[in-house]
Amino acid sequence: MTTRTPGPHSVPLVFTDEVAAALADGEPVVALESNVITHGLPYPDNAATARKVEEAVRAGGAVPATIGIDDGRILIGMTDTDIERFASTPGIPKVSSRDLPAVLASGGTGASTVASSLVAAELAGITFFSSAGIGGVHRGAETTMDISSDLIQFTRSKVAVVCAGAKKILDLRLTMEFLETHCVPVISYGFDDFPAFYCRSSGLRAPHRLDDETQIARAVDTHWALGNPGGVLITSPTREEDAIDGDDIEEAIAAALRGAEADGVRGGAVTKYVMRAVDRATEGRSATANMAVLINTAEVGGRLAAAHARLRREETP
Ligand code: PSU
Ligand code: MN
Repeated sequence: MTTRTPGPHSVPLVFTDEVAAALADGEPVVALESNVITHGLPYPDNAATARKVEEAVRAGGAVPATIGIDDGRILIGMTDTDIERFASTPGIPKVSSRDLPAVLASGGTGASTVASSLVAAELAGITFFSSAGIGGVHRGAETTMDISSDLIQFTRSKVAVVCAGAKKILDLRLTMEFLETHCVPVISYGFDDFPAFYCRSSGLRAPHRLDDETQIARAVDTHWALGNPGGVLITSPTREEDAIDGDDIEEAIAAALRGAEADGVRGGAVTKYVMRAVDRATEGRSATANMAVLINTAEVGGRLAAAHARLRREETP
């Protein structure tokens, strides 16, 4: 473990030796969120999946760095013991970017969302992050104003995000509008449509499609060369054989959202409530598809991070 505390009032980062070495050598690293471990799946499936996701990043050719908040410090890479502890300890809170100041200052512990993982990745000097499902604009946001901070963070952190789009429990049309308005480039890798997590298509066409890994790497660096803050969103759909048909789960989602409303579930708790309800309604089929998309996306993230690291090596004199 290496701890980097650059100044008296700055954020302590705890790197695993492997991640610290990879970053020092310009090797590709992919940051991963931990909210999916604590809130996405039940124990012990969550621990097993987190390990498989890390293996998938390695299979793609990069070093995984699972992010978390532990005792007021940010973990840049988790050990196997950390993963086991986060997976099996009940009540670890979800920590988004807005929560970081209070949680870190008070010595707290928490699981990172996409947004807070991006903050951590940028501080650590990691340029790629991967998560199967990003947060987005929630259905009914016209009245609730429930829009994930993940979308805001894409406009702030200089990190490329590889994902399989977002779940259909969100309003994906409004999510795309938001990204468009806020100048976040959305590039679909080898596919025409914006994917919807374990559904291959959201029914919405992606604004850009690139099929070449090196071109995608170049687009990421070009975004920054143009002087933009923030990141680039790169989408990759789940594999055909792992996918769920979108129409099949639409009714389950609608019923779950009605249930959430009736039970008075609000804000950050809605996602977990609806995901679990859809899992029950589809008799675990969505849980299996869920695992497959997490693993596949991580592998693509590893490959794209590796392509980006190669490009930087070639272009650095
Ligand atoms: N989208 C999904 N599944 C998830 C999440 C998002 O399809 O589990 C999680 C991620 O950790 C994401 C967070 O960063 O929920 C967004 O939550 P909110 O909408 O409260 O910002
Ligand atoms: Mn929200």
